[in-house]
Amino acid sequence: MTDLADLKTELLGAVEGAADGAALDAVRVEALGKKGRITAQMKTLGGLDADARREAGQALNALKDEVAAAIEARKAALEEADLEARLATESVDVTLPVRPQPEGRIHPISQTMEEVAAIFGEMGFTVVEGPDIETDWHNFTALNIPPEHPARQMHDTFYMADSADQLEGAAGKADGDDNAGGAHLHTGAMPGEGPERVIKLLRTHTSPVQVRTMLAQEPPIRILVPGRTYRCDSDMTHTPMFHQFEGLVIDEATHMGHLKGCLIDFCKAYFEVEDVPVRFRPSHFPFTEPSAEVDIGCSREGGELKIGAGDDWLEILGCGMVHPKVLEMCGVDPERYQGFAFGMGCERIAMLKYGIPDLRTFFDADVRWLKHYGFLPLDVPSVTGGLGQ
Ligand code: 2NM
Repeated sequence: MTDLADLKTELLGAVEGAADGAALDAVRVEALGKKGRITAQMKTLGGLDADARREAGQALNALKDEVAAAIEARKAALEEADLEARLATESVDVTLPVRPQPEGRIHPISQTMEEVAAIFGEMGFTVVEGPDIETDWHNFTALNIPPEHPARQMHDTFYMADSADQLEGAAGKADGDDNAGGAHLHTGAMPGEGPERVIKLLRTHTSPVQVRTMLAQEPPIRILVPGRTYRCDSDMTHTPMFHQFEGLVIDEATHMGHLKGCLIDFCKAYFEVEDVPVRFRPSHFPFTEPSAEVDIGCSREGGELKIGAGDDWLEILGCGMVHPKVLEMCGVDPERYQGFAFGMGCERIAMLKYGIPDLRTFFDADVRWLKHYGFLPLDVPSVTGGLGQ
């Protein structure tokens, strides 16, 4: 048994001397592995008589347990030392300056455009865009806006310089001229088809894009048209350029119920309130019949505007069933197809949702304002991921 005591001293010494995990594992194999020193001793037990075998067996088992325990203890000690060494070298210098953060912000108009497109996109609408410079036929005539309508007046619409000259000239001429009768040169014919000169202007709404779409494609049509629009107007609540969205749906059995459901769903999604009160108020537009304006419920208690509660109303959009005359002028058979359309101001709904009090600040290009009201570039709006903050 003295050689067992020597073996023990030798093995425990080797365990203590193991400098790392690999060396310790080698010691374990040497002592306890299949061909290890203790295992080899175990194999000799068979040659002993019963008493000696029991005694030697107990001693070997005790040695085996002791060596195994020593290996575990050494392993834990090595791991601890390892961790200590890493903590000492991998320290974080908390006094270092933070990484530069993105400074730029997404303008609330761009953000609102993306939000509205995400909502209608989910409903199956396709985004369509068109030119800012339009003909008066696409902007007015095709939309059933009559020649004498005040919107066509030069003090409401920006005409291109040469078109404005033509209008001035026509207005000055005596009756009998084809284009006489005030500042109107239009006849109702499509530009290029009739004898009249083409009048160009900055579109006063995005509806001419709906007109172009109806002329270019067969129903069913389901489009959302965002874009810049222009009116000769500038005061506290009007800017000469502003942004609009309009929508158009044309199909064989489209009715007012579809219009209501679609716009109520939009209001809920955009303002992120369930059961927002929505009111359809009869109204008038030349291009729709019947027409309505949509109000949402709000409260103005204590000067603070809250959407979705209270007993006040706030107008947010106009809508209606597309006038049969408009369908006809746009090459859509009104006997077969019906449709609804709507329009709203982007600045207005952005101000309501994000509590921006002054319209004109949208166009000041003030980086402090943008830092406050703008959005981080990675906050891309989606109906499921959140539309705004
Ligand atoms: C509105 C209100 C109601 C409208 C109509 C059309 C078209 F081209 F289909 F006739 N586009 N948009 C429309 C209808 C716009 O804005 C307040």
